[in-house]
Amino acid sequence: MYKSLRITVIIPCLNEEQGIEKVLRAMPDFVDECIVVDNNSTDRTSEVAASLGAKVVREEVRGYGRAYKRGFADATGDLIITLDGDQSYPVDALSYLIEAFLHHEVDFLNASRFPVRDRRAMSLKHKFGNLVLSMVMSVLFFRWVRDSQSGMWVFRREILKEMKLESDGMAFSEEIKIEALLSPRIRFGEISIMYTSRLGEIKLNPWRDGFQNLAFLLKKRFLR
Ligand SMILES: Nc1nc2c(ncn2[C@@H]2O[C@H](COP(=O)(O)OP(=O)(O)O)[C@@H](O)[C@H]2O)c(=O)[nH]1
Ligand SMILES: [Mg+2]
Repeated sequence: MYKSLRITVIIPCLNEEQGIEKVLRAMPDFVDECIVVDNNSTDRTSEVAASLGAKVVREEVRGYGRAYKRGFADATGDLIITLDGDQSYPVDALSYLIEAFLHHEVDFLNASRFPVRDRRAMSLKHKFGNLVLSMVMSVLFFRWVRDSQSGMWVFRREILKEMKLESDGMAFSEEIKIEALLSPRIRFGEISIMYTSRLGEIKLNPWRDGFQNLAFLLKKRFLR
């Protein structure tokens, strides 16, 4: 519990045995429930997560978005906080994020990775791709969002019923923000966090996922 709010952390993991250990060991005590969603990892992700007290949920169908939707269905907290299992997002900043969430009186808080302070954390290509995707999303949905691809969010679980979440893949990250922006009942905010280099292998395929995410933005804006 944090200030009488029940806290659920959800972490999608595909072969993150190294990262998930570090992430779970650093998890603050006030987190009530930690759900790791595993899509048939071929390494020891599930075993490591379970041994460190996480609730491991298995999803048969691969995909980042698919994993989140599975995790949301199991969550019971008042607030849901998300992050990657690769140790790139700051687990030790959870209380700072919740404080910002409460202080700004929002329902959905996006943790922006920019400006990136750790030079090894993100290549120039990824920075450029992220900037393009965020600018396109901001123009299409009339709201400045600096990091449309961030995987760290804090939101009230109850707003999920206001959202129509369809993407099973990496575009899920932008979709949940768009759904938050579009709903008049959801107040959206964004603050900057420290982003560092990941452990283990990256699952994102920059060109394929970059173009798919761009196409998804257009589809979401014009074909919904
Ligand atoms: N369960 C599950 N997790 C995934 C899948 N694809 C990626 N992830 C996880 O989602 C997070 C984001 O992927 P990552 O490779 O770090 O992409 P990036 O942070 O955008 O560069 C990581 O924790 C991955 O392990 C998937 O198909 N299933
Ligand atoms: Mg990552």
